Amino acid sequence: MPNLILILGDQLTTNISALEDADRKQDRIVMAEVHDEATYTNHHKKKIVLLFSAMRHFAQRVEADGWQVHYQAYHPDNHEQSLEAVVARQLRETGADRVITTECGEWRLHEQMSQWHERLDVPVEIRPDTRFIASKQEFADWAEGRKQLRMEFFYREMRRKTGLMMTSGGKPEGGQWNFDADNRRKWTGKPPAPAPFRVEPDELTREVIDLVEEHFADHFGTTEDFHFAVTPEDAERALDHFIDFALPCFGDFQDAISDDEDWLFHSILSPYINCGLLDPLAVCEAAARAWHAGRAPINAVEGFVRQILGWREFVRGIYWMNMPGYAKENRLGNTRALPWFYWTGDTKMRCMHKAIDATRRNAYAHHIQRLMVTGNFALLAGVRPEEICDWYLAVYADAYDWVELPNVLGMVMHADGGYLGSKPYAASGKYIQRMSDHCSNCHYKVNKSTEADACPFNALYWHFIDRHRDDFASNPRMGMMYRNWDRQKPERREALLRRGDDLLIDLEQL
Ligand code: FAD
Ligand code: DLZ
Repeated sequence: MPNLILILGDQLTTNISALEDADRKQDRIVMAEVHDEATYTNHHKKKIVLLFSAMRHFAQRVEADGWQVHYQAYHPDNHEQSLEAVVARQLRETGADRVITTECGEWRLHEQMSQWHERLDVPVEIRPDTRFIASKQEFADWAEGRKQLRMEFFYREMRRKTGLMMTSGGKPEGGQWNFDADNRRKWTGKPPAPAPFRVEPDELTREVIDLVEEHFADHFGTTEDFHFAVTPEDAERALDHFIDFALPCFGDFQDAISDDEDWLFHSILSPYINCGLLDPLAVCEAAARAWHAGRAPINAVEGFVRQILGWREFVRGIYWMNMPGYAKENRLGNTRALPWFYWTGDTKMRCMHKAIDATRRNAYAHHIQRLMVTGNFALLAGVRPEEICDWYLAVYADAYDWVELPNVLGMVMHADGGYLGSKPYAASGKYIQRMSDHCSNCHYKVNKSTEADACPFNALYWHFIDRHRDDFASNPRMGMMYRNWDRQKPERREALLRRGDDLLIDLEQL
């Protein structure tokens, strides 16, 4: 009897565990573009194009390699609108008596799939996703008994485990685990940022763009100027492009933000790593080789490797250890609705406008825009975690619940009470001024705090500090903020709080 092997839209590699020991003559690969996956959030149009096109290219490839493939292309009138319905029909049509798949990346679908064996009345084998460097169990073992989970310590374990950037004596290369202190330069246009890697859409991708325009017209973003890679070969070329042109400066300008440049020296590889077109460990190894060959400095390569070996693995571990309760956390008790300008970019705050507009055009914003601009604003404004999480899940080409949720709910919103990060990344307009050139082009004045044209981040920052005194005053990393706040004259504090109140009442007008 044949097995049905289900491959999901973010599992696009023949190294996926579901295909191990499969028989290409007998078993059947099932892939499906379905309404349920394409609409559980308001996915950016470019994310749908990326996934549908990459899925179609993958299916063509494995079919040409001799696999039997059932591929369902999207149509709103398809009878089967969920992955379960597609699998059920394939079981009926083929007489297969077993389903094999690799565990999925989201709790929502994981819950459904873990009931399939009963609902479909056949064994459903769900295999571990071996694309990650640490298994879920390894992370849980590492976390057990620790009072606080800190990325830095987990990252060191991953360096030891992989041997990446390690000496033969088991010490970190360069004598330090972390070169972050060197990675905080503002970018003033020099050296010029490289143009991002681009692939012109082929016929298959153009068909998908038309499909998305027709059936997903009300989704966020645009399909215009789609230039993501949709095959592993092109994703490899994107990696080479990053290593050749951006990696050498990745570290120096990792935290920089620019008024003119959307991508700066970032890799733009997360959409590919997350859907299977690139392997995370291979990406780190390629960066490490560049350092060994003297093609990039250690602060750049260590900083880059830490994002993948450290943060990416860490947030995944946190997600699976704490779901489903994690998604409901709201320890700061936020109640405010997400301002509508998150969907339109229609705000006079230059940094917010630029970050949201880039997001709309590119399905991409770099880490510091996500953390310190749109994230920081949501934190200071006290937006309901659920709403801001939904926004981040929708708008980026790399967004999947397992990686988005801990980054937004934990890192940005501190809604987990400091489980993921030791202090909130709250910052006033001064931070944005220090790291970007937005402020000189802004309607609001960053050096003012209480006037009508004052940068909203300033008063909102102090309002946040004041209203969360009980949450943070005893946090050793926040003590200085409270001392600074308490040192200000009472009239000044009152004026800042009044301005903060006014801003919060009228967020939509900013
Ligand atoms: P680079 O800056 O070049 O970094 C290299 C790689 O490191 C990335 O490709 C990514 O794989 C990994 N990485 C870096 N930071 C993180 C991190 N904090 N968590 C996990 N991986 C990381 N990343 C996602 O992949 N999907 C998301 O949905 C997502 N949502 C985020 C939401 C917020 C609020 C924040 C602050 C961060 C989020 N990130 C997310 C992490 C990070 O911003 C993106 O991975 C990064 O911007 C992707 O662009 P890049 O490939 O150019 O990354
Ligand atoms: C994100 C996405 C989209 C938009 N569409 C599909 C789809 O039609 N078929 C599919 O198999 N996967 C899709 N995906 C990715 C899934 O949502 C993803 O596999 C789960 O969220 C688990 O990470």
